[in-house]
Amino acid sequence: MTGDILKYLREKEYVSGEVLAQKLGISRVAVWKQIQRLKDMGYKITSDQNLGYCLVSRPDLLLPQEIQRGLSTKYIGKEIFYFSELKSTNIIAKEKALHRTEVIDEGTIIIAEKQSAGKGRLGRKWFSPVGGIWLSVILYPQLPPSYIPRITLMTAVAVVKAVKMCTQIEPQIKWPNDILISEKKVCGILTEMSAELDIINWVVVGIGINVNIDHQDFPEDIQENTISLKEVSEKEVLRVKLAQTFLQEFEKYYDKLKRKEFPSILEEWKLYSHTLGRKIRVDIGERIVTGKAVDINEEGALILKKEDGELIKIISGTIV
Ligand code: BT5
Repeated sequence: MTGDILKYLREKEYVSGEVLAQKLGISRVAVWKQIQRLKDMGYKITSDQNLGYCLVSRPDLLLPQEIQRGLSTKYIGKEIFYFSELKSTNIIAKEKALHRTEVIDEGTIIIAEKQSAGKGRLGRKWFSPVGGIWLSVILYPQLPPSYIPRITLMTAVAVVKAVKMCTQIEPQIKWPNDILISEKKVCGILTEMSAELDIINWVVVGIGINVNIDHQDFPEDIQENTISLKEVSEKEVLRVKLAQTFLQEFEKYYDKLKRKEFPSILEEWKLYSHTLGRKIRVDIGERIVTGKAVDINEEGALILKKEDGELIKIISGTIV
């Protein structure tokens, strides 16, 4: 209902309560209540006794009606669950994908202004204050589990493209899930899934982007290695626009992936790579391996050339 009222308020400078009531088939008191709800959300709406209601400004919030306005996707972000604060968008997304007590379509997203227990990989913490974009996408790809690394890589390309389109900044991708600007992390991706032996049941892709966060607000222990888009642009970045652009790019690349066009996505990934050609150390859980990152293969695995010339394939790990 608030979405409909906003639509009419955007069409004209002033709309009377009577017209709104007529158009929506509700009473004027009900219109007034909806206007109060919008004000509580942060919309600035003035009212003039003769002319009616006037929408003065909208809040800088990642509200579903703001993101969906002008969103050109077919299915990504068509359903949005919005929270001003929650523990972790991935946790809620996984609950929804797992229990399916309601119909959760592919492309449904969970988005929050703030996370109190944001998650990184392997139980690591993800700092998620107000000002970032913290979102998770629910997917049901008809693909084998071996495609998971490819989903992370294609998500990274979508983030880079969206950031580039909205800010002119070109970030780099550090295999497998980090997006960097000037060697510092601006975004992380957490891909979680449930699968049978040969088919994925569901995937939740969590994306965290440091958008309008001041550097001094990052916790001290991660300050040195973190950056936000606001810091680099030296001005606030429109989060709604960035979220929309990301969802559009994400759908484009995910559709490509489903059409088995990963090689072309990988070509783009390589253009933005921070990893290839470097001598690196990779923590693969049981040990750390050292070598030169020579390639990413058609499965999204990192190919490392060790000092003795041996080539090894790493499916998941952390560059240290
Ligand atoms: C990641 O893990 O980079 C995945 C981050 C995914 C976050 C999103 S937000 C939406 C969704 N919901 C969630 O709960 N999570 C996802 P990893 O590669 O393990 O990196 C984690 C490390 O990054 C931490 O140990 C810190 O060193 C660092 N870090 C934490 N918060 C950060 C931030 N805001 N910006 C940059 N680095 C950060």
